[in-house]
Amino acid sequence: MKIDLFSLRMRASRNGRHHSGAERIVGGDEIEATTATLMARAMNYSDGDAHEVHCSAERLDPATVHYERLPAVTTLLTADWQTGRRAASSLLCRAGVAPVVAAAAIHLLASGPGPGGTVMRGAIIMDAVSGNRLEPDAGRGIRVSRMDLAPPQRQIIVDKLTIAGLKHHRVREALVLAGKVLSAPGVVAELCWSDDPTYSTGYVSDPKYGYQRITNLKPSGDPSGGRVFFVAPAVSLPELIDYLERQPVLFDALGPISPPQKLESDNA
Ligand code: PML
Repeated sequence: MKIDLFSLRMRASRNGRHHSGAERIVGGDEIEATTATLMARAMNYSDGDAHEVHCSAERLDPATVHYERLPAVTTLLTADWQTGRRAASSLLCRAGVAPVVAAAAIHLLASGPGPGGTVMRGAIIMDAVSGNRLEPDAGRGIRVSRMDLAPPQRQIIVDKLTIAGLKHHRVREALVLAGKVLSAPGVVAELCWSDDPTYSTGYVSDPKYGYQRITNLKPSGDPSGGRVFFVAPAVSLPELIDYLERQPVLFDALGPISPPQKLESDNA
């Protein structure tokens, strides 16, 4: 039996500023319960409750849904953020990002890539060779949307992630987003760390090595964060942006998950 699929999106603000957001793709029979969960998330946030929450449900044309496998997951345990950033830089270079571009991207995320040094809600698109920023609006960035675990496989994948110690929705959602980015045309790698001052684990992902978590990418209490998508110079930007923002992607299989690995400071 074919199920109707809906893209659910929640965006919340507080004092006129972005507060939280989340994405799901669910069957028609799950809309009510999932919307309630997303609303509850916005209203019980560690940063204080949202003042305004918008939830939308949009029916998807099943013919447009892409099915993909989640990337492999590895975790590098680093002693401090300096070691973490050196590790991120070498993983980016291994993926094909020019060393000077990797360094510039890390500096940009750390110093605030939005107007006036602010955190951006969306992602930066950066040419992996020249370092040029390609996103059309440097304030808005690119907002990756319409992706989730496939409803029939969802619980199996969530259970496997939980057994591997990756239970939190933050990790699951970042993995799904990174998986969508890696399946996009022309993407060489991604760098991300959260703008939550209490969460300093981030990741570098690339098509060959997958989702590589790094436990320290910023000092504790640092509000910097965001995402950089590194792309090949010949990328078709309109095609890439349309895929990332509009094309629905469901993940119906998990990649391999390796046990966390300790990275000593002098090995970085
Ligand atoms: C993880 O621990 O694997 C998630 C890292 C990125 C989180 C991004 C975010 O929460 O904004």
